[in-house]
Amino acid sequence: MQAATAYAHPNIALVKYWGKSDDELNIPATPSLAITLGDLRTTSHVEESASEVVVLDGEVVNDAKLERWLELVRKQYDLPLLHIESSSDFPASSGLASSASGFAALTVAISNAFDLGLSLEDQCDWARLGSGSAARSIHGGFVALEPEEDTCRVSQVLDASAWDLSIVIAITSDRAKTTGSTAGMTASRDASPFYDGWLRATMEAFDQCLVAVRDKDFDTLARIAEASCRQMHALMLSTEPALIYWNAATLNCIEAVTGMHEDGIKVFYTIDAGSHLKAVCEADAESHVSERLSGIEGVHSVITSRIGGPARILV
Ligand code: 2P0
Repeated sequence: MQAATAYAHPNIALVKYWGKSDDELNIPATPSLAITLGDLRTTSHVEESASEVVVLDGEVVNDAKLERWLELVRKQYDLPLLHIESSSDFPASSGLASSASGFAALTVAISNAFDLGLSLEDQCDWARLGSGSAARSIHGGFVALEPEEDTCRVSQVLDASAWDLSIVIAITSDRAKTTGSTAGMTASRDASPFYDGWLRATMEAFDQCLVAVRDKDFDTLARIAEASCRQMHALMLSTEPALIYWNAATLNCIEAVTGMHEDGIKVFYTIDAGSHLKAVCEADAESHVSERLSGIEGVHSVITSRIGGPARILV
């Protein structure tokens, strides 16, 4: 029986990806730069089966995105019918990017189980075809994703051990987000007057962010990352109809992180397509930031993570 299990960590972008230049090939319109959440993981097991079954977090599902991806893979490789079981140890569909770690883990598991012989570059390509941000979860550490003509270049800017940062995630809702990222990106491209400005600002931010990460310059990274986050949410808010992902607790957390930063603590915030706030801080500030965010009205719980490594095969 051909089978394999692999895991991958989710990642969060400091310069955000929101908009595609090619929907078919799933090419982002701008480069992005992310950090890997080493204490969170998605594990994916694949084996050949008499019928195709997909189990996500314990439930049998019909996942259109996954089915389309498997169709693409089968155009190039001879794959049997599969039993796929994938589970994450963090809340799914809430802006914590389970599709990133999910497609990364699945790509590595399938490549291994069926001896596809995918290079690291090929793994990034296949993961990206499932979900743009998934390409960033293949490498681990600090990862850049840059669109090229009909593909993307994915590279590790720093490895996981190079810079001791911590991520404190304030969980501010237990509900799934209302608009998924793929649909939201299309809506912003088609129905926001700010889209072109967003693309221009993001290209500039990416170049500056690359330098800040290479230099491990926390204050510059903080400024660029918070600006990219606010600009992405400004784009979302300016989309017609509006995409509003924040709730009252998100705003309370922004205020708290800004206050801590003003008090000299090395911390900044970023927020994805969901209401949770992610505070990125120097590792020695983790317990203070975590305690402070735990006490904010509307915060259900707090998850902490250090920077993690690449997607890996388990068995
Ligand atoms: C990011 N997000 O850079 C941004 C910030 C969400 C907000 O990448 O359509 O699920 O599958 O390529 O990868 C989420 O986008 O979208 C995402 P698709 P994906 O992390």
